[in-house]
This record gives sequence, C-alpha cells and structure tokens, in this order.
Amino acid sequence: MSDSEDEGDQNQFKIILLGDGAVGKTSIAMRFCNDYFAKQYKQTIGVDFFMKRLALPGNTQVAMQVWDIGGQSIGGKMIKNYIFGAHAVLLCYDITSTDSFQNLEDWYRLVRKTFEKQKLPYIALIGNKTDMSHMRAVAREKHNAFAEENDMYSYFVSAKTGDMVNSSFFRVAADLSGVVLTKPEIDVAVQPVHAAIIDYQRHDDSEKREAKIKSGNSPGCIMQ
Ligand code: G3D
Ligand code: MG
Repeated sequence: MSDSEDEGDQNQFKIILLGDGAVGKTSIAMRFCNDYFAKQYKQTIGVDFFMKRLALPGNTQVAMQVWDIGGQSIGGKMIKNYIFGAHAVLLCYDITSTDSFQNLEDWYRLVRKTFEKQKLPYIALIGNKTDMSHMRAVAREKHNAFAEENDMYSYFVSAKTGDMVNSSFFRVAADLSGVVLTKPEIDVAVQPVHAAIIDYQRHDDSEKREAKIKSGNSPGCIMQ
C-alpha cells in the first residue's frame, strides 16, 4: 500500500450508501472499489468502508471513502453516527422493488434529522439493477420526480454489469470537488489508482471503534 495512507495532500470524501437491505449497496461499493460483483449474497455485519482514489481533470486527486452500512436497519442504534459527517449520501433503491423506493422517504428523513442544524450533504438518488429493466417496478418518471422535488442528484446503475457505476462515482467526486467535467471526460473510464478496505469492528461503544486496514483488491472484502 506504500504511502497510500497519507491523505494529507488530497481531498478525502466520506460517501455513505443508504437504503433497504438487498437493494445492492454492498454490490455497488464493491463494484466501484474493486470492480467486482459478488454472486453469493452475504449479509454484511457492522460497517465496512472501501477506499478508492480517483484522479480528476486538472490534476485533482480525491480519495473516496465509501461506507457500507451493512445490515443496519433504519432504526439501528448506530446509524446516525455513521451518517454523520458524510460529504455525500447515496440513497439507493432497487428499480424492481417499489417498497425499496418508497422506503427512501424514511431514509431521507433520517438523513435530514441527522444533519438537522447543518447544511445537508450532497444527496443522490441511485436506482440500481438496471440490468433488470424488464422487471422495472419504479417508473423513471417517479424516480425523476422524487429527485427533483428533493433537489437530489440522480443516477441509474447496475452493480451487476458495472454499467454507470464508475462514471456516477466519478461525477460525485467531481461535484464534491467543484470540478466541472466535459462530456468526453465523463465518458472516460475511471482508472483505479488505489483501493483498500477498512473494516470498522463494531463495539458497543462507538468511540472505541478500531479501524483495521486490509490491503489490496481482494474480493474477499466483506469482513466478519
Ligand atoms: P445490500 O448490500 O443493499 O443488502 P447486496 O445488497 O449488494 O448484498 O445485493 C443484494 C442482492 O441483489 C444480491 O443477490 C446481489 O447479487 C443482487 N444485486 C445487487 N446489485 C445488482 C444488480 O445491479 N443487478 C442484479 N440483477 N442484481 C444485483 P442475491 O441473489 O445474492 O441475494
Ligand atoms: Mg450489504
């Protein structure tokens, strides 16, 4: 990993993926950070975060810390602590599941509550599983209306095929950095510079969480 922990000279952003279980949060995070899609579903326990560096136009380096809330439910004790301090919140649903879309109202409410007295972070609506569009249950119009009403950015991705995953994160990184992308720049495949997985072991006392860095791009990155 060489000197990769030295984040001093670059922007580092905390990105958190929220949404119901099974919408594909872990798959999206893994696709982006490792370019990997796990066929075997494994419920995440605790919180993992994945790290990936991106080089944006204009020599801007960013480190994207992508937090996966694992099996935490909306009423979970720790969830607000995880959301707190996020630069971007990605509200994820499965385009084949109406429930997962409707429940984003609650996830969004939780985000607003968490940032009650502060400026809301960058918020994006992510419709996942576009490879299953033949089974689409949430019309694009509904997606667009929800994003517009709430001033959210909007993306459609497939963690399975990888479609739009890198370009969406690239866009988020650029928006957070204030970098304006030209169309060809958006189209350029994003080359990973570095990816590492950091696992927060869950303890009863959140203050005492210890970060353990696991190196490399190993697909065995869902811990515990
Ligand atoms: P979660 O982290 O939000 O709980 P996961 O969701 O990433 O664990 O994914 C839940 C299930 O959806 C998994 O299937 C996973 O393979 C599947 N999945 C995730 N993203 C996509 C996608 O883009 N397209 C399709 N077709 N499936 C996807 P299983 O069968 O293991 O439960
Ligand atoms: Mg998961």
